Amino acid sequence: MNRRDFLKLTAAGAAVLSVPNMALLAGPAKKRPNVLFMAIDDLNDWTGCLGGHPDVKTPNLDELAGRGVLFTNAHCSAPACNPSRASLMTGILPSTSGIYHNPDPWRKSPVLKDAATIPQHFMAHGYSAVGGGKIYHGAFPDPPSWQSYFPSATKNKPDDPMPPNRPINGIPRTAHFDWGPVDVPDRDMGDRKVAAWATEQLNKKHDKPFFIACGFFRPHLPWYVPTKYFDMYPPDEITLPNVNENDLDDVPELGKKMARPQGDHAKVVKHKQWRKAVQGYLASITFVDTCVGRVMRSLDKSAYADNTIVVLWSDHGWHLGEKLHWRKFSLWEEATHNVLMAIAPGVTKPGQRCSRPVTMVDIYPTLIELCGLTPKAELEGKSLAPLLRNPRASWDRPALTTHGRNNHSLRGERFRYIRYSDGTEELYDHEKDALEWTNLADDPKYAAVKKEFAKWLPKNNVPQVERPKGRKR
Ligand SMILES: [Ca+2]
Ligand SMILES: [Ca+2]
Repeated sequence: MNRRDFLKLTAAGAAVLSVPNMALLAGPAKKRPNVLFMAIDDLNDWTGCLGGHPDVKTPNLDELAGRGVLFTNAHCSAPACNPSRASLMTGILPSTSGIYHNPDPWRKSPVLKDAATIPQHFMAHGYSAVGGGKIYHGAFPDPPSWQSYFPSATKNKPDDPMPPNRPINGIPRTAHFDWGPVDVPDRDMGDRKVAAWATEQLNKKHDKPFFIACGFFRPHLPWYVPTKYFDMYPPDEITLPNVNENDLDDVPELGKKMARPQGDHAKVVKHKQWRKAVQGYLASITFVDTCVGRVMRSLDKSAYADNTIVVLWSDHGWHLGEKLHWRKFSLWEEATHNVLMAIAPGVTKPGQRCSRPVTMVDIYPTLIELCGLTPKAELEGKSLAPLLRNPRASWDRPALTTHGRNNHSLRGERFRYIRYSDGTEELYDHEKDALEWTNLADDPKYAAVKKEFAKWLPKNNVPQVERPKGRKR
């Protein structure tokens, strides 16, 4: 039996079994916890609590992390919005679904066509499930996932104010790869409207337990946020990322192709925009941090403060010149490392940090366990609940990230192993080389390390799903 047949069988089995189970579970006997599910787009580890950048100001994220467990070694399943979010929301890896890139329509995957997403599974257990802002990638909202959506079932993002003269950075044909202040109050920003919507939901009287998903768009490009956030980061005082100009010399060709140093990086350097770009990203992070703070204060003041699980995640990391690369779309630490924190009343203790390598595909089984929903055998992650109880509990697996068919990275506690589709490799020792400058893959000393990682590479890598005609990458 191949994996797909297995999935079909288990899905059919679950459908048959879940009807009586659901009726039983949805009864009033047990009070289930609520879930506040918060997402931040394109946020790498540049937060105070993760220490990814010395200048960044994220008091609200730091405070939230301090209330529960901060995962310091969390990674995305895919370093791009759509495949990362499709995987997170369905619990299925890109290599199983064939959803590898942003234009891949995830409901067209034979494996995901009828998959119950996280909110659908919650609704099947008597929860209300509502969403606002960016949870799925913009092109592929999933109306069946929600009872209602803000701003609408097919639009996941309120419009943002734009500066009058674009681009601000002077890079020709730069599209949304642009940054600069907008002269508007915070309340005009789309993310602030999403935060206000979340506050409204938390202020309502809920007869059923709720699943509220609230997705923020910044620090996704373009980095247009109100002036006061730019003023917090004077460009002359900013710390630039520590970049080795020769870093790509020991990287295989397929890795160099992902980095594309002649693209964004060459333009940023030519137009003397590196400092301003870092300023724009930092300003956007601090702006979104205030939105997170508003939602958390609303939860704290609500009737649900003591019985609500909070999970906050970002969909992948971001390069700002490291490996002469910008944006996500790579398998290195900057692009795979993301933000994940969780507070579960009665389960987590404040101020805990967990360095086990975990991935976003682990969130679905975690929420199932924490809320007592029916387990789903086809999910490919592993519940983080044991780590929420004890962040030092044992953990058997590295974190898998996939970028395009059969290009994989595996992150352990100490090493990162990358294998591209042509068999070429990278290996980095984070104990000595946190910036991943020295590729050790060809050193025979590490043959056993590589072999151990290779056991965790997906055995099956399905073809990319077919895209609608005329849609570009
Ligand atoms: Ca993203
Ligand atoms: Ca290097």
